Amino acid sequence: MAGKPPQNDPVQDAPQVTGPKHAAAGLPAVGHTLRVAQRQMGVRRTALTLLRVNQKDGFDCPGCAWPEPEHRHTAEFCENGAKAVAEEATLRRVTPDFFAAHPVADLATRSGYWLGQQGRLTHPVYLAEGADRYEAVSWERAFGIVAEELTALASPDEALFYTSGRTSNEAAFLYQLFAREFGTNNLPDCSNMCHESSGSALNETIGVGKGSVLLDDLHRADLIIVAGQNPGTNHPRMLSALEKAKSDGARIITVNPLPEAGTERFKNPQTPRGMLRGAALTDLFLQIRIGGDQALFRLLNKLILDTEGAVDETFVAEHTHGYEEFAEAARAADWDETLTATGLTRAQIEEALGMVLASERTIVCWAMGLTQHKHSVPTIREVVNFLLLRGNIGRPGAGVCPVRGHSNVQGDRTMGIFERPAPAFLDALEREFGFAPPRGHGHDVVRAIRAMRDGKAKVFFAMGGNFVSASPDTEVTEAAMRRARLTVHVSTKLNRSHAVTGARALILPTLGRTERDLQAGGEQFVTVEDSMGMVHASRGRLEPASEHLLSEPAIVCRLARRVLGEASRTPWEEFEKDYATVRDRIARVVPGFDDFNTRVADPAGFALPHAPRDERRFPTATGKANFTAAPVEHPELPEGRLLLQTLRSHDQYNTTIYGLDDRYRGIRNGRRVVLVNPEDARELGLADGSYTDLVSEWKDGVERRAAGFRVVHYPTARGCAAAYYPETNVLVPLDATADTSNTPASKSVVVRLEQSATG
Ligand SMILES: Nc1nc2c(c(=O)[nH]1)N[C@H]1C(S)=C(S)[C@@H](COP(=O)(O)OP(=O)(O)OC[C@H]3O[C@@H](n4cnc5c(=O)[nH]c(N)nc54)[C@H](O)[C@@H]3O)O[C@H]1N2
Ligand SMILES: Nc1nc2c(c(=O)[nH]1)N[C@H]1C(S)=C(S)[C@@H](COP(=O)(O)OP(=O)(O)OC[C@H]3O[C@@H](n4cnc5c(=O)[nH]c(N)nc54)[C@H](O)[C@@H]3O)O[C@H]1N2
Ligand SMILES: [Mo]
Repeated sequence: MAGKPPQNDPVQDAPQVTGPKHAAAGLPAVGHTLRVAQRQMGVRRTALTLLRVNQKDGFDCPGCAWPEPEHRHTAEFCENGAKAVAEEATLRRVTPDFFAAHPVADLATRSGYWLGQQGRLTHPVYLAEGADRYEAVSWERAFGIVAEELTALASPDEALFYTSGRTSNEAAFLYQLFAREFGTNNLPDCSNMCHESSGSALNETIGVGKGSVLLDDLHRADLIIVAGQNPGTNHPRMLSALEKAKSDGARIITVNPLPEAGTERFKNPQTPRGMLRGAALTDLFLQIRIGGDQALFRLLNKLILDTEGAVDETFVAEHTHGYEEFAEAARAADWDETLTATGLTRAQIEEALGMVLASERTIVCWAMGLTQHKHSVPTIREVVNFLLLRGNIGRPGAGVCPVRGHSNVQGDRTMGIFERPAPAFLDALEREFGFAPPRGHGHDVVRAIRAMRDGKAKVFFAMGGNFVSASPDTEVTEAAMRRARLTVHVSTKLNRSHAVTGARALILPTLGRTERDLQAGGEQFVTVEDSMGMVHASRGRLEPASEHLLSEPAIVCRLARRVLGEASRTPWEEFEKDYATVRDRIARVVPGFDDFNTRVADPAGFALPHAPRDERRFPTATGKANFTAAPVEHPELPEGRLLLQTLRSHDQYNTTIYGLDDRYRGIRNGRRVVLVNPEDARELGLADGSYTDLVSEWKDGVERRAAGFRVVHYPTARGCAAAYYPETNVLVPLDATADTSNTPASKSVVVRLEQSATG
């Protein structure tokens, strides 16, 4: 068992290629939605469930973190939200019989797609040391096993408590409280692999690690720059906001190595006109080379500085710090270097500048295309410089808009899921709960993997997610997990992390967003925070997938009582009965949540305060918004190599694979494909339809290989390639991370393509 991840099913994985589409959504999306949902849920349940998504008395869509508009359509969801819901509300079940028939060694040979297709987990199950398969176990016994292993540790810092971003505010708050009462800040989360670079850059420059715009700002902007993001697939409801902004006169610049259908043209399925013709969204497409964004924004900044009257001098003088040093660095920006780094033409950059100067209100939106590179933090800081120069932070229609991924990833961080908590947060916990929280920094995702690899962490507990598939360097990560004493997953569905275990393992099945949550104190709801800092309630309506499920808050409360015992003065039992009592505590610990229970009764929810947005106040070390002047970097590409980005297809939610098509990119029935520019392919002798291995090159000299990818000639930027995550995570070296944020650089992997032995 070297821990090799399985290939996708070779019979099913036979890609057919028709080439990229130029519009997203429209009628095919509606039909597709209903087919996928009915396959999992049947006709009646599909209708009942989908009508509840993102409604004021319904549940928050578990798809993405895009906010709900003030005036909601009856169907305020998108194709991919519907797939996320169908995946959870499926009628298929994984029972103890399933585990009896499938030893762990068998599960380890299955693709992630197959595992997910088996359905919802129904019982807690346990893999005893030396056993070959999971068996049903009582909740009592399960908590006893976790308590045994946790209390046997030499130090609480030998335990890791991972969180994926679907966890509600209430569950997240309880979970971090439990971890800290237990004695560790080891709270790695999916954010470490996601928007950590945004948080790092924004905290330092504007003093708040979150976006500064609300949905209405988007509608009011003159210019929206969408950089490093594929909203047609990953945030489909954002397309409606872009369409609305455009109809009010906004212009849109898209910065991306790939032409993505969604940003080209959007056929709004909620309007008749949209269904027929759709709206062109992008006014200017900058097909940038991977990793060229910092150079692009630096040059734009120089050009702004060189233009008489273009800088908002009043704003700069009153609200910013570090301008002189930044301006000196920006003035030195070089055209030739920028053209090389970006692959753009002078005319394109001048056209962009014209649009920037014509705009009074500019917003920059971004996602993983900016956050997952070695120089991501300085890249995002350069975006902030760009906005500060023209006073585009802290007024309507302008600002920074990092578009978050998981539906509550931002809320989890607000609730204290963070390995480096601020002292003020710990002080508040200490005051409220009367214990001394640990003060040292804990492990993020990459450090957690190293700690397990090196035998320094022995219990791995996951609140959701699929750690082994989502993390970089799959073989290293899997070997690390196998060294653990105990691995525990609180999950809704089966995934690869259940097949790559420590000496002992538990799967604890939990309620999903869509399901009714009945506790001793009556029916409960939970709350979430969207990408724009709006907090609102989420209430499931469906019957739970099994009578044996516990909610995430209940799991944490029972575990805490079992592990901490008399030592804890926290009223865990009361918290489990009535989540309103948890919200009362959140209100006293987390700034911005005063009167939480009262305010969350408003179905529209409420906005968390954001000092830069609300009052142009910048709570940074200098008390001002900070300009920064990092040297410009861009990836170096040796001869004959390509820069590979690992990204999402249209039929997946992170490691959950819904199907084998990527409709907008014209790829069907297969995921092991690599998109290569036809010119590069010709130079490298790679015929369209031939098979190749991807071999990653990193300074440690270790060979990382992903075998058997079909070459697809595709109009990506020169020198750049693209292939799907998580199949390619095996290529991302554990140590290849972003400076400062430590986020895996999964969008810039240097690869060579070698003729495949397996094709
Ligand atoms: N349906 C669906 N929805 C999702 C998810 C999902 O898997 N499926 N995942 C959720 C999560 S957790 C997240 S974080 C978000 C992710 O949302 P995205 O960030 O949109 O997801 P990716 O597929 O990683 O796409 C990255 C985009 O950045 C571009 N890009 C890559 N490198 C560069 C670069 O160097 N510069 C620029 N300018 N562009 C670049 C790519 O071509 C691609 O368009 O989506 C969330 N929503
Ligand atoms: N190469 C590469 N790697 C990446 C990325 C990339 O772009 N390229 N993107 C990174 C990003 S942005 C992210 S956010 C991470 C994602 O990392 P994770 O969040 O760890 O992964 P997911 O695939 O979203 O987790 C899916 C699993 O969550 C469980 N689940 C679903 N809903 C619930 C629920 O309500 N409760 C509980 N307890 N469990 C639930 C199910 O069992 C499901 O199998 O991956 C990162 N990894
Ligand atoms: Mo993410």
